[in-house]
Amino acid sequence: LNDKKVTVVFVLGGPGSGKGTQCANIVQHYGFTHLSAGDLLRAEIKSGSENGAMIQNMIKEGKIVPSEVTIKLLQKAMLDSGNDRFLIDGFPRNEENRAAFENVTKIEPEFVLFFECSEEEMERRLLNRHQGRDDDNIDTIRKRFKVFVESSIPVVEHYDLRGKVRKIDAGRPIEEVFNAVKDTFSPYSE
Ligand code: UP5
Ligand code: MG
Repeated sequence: LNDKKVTVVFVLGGPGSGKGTQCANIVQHYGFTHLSAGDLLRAEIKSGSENGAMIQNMIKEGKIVPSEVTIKLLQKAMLDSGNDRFLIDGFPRNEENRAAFENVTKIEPEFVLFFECSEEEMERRLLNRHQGRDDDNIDTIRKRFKVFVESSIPVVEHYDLRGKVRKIDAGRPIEEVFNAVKDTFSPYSE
């Protein structure tokens, strides 16, 4: 993986801001592979891995899983995909995640897509999702919001200082958000 020129876009935004929804749209139009760190962690729980119980507890508490666990899953998924363009959704979530990923993979993101949305709207979306996620209850949602503000926003600020953040108003209908997303990806169309 290190020898190839790999293109990575980090997709960040609060819980329920629409990262997964928009990534599904992006992969249909551009040649990217979508890797949701949260989905990889949930698959790891289901697989019965020795880390499963630990991961499950952290997700239930809205806490950030240790970097080495998440990075290993991301690296494996990148290799397995055979692709060289990735949307990494929901990672890095704190400065430690960010620094560890850079150190281990030597990959810097091309840019960071940042979905901005009010907590009121995100809460409404999460409580209406009904997909059986352990963390879609009001107690865990509040914890996720707090971790997002305290730990994840600094990552966005790090990249903003380097001119890499493409901020999207994600409080609008899905199609309108996607129109704004498309503008940021037009240089990558095949
Ligand atoms: N919806 C989407 N867009 C809409 C729109 N424009 N208008 C109206 N409705 C819209 O969308 C959420 C819901 O809203 C859906 O029902 C959708 O139809 C609707 P979705 O696209 O799923 O939003 P998303 O931002 O992906 O929300 P998600 O809940 O996945 O975000 P989180 O960041 O909270 O979840 P994630 O899976 O990334 O992480 C979960 C947990 O895993 C974390 O809290 C943490 O404990 C752990 N984790 C780590 O520890 N490390 C990691 O690196 C990643 C995760
Ligand atoms: Mg998601």
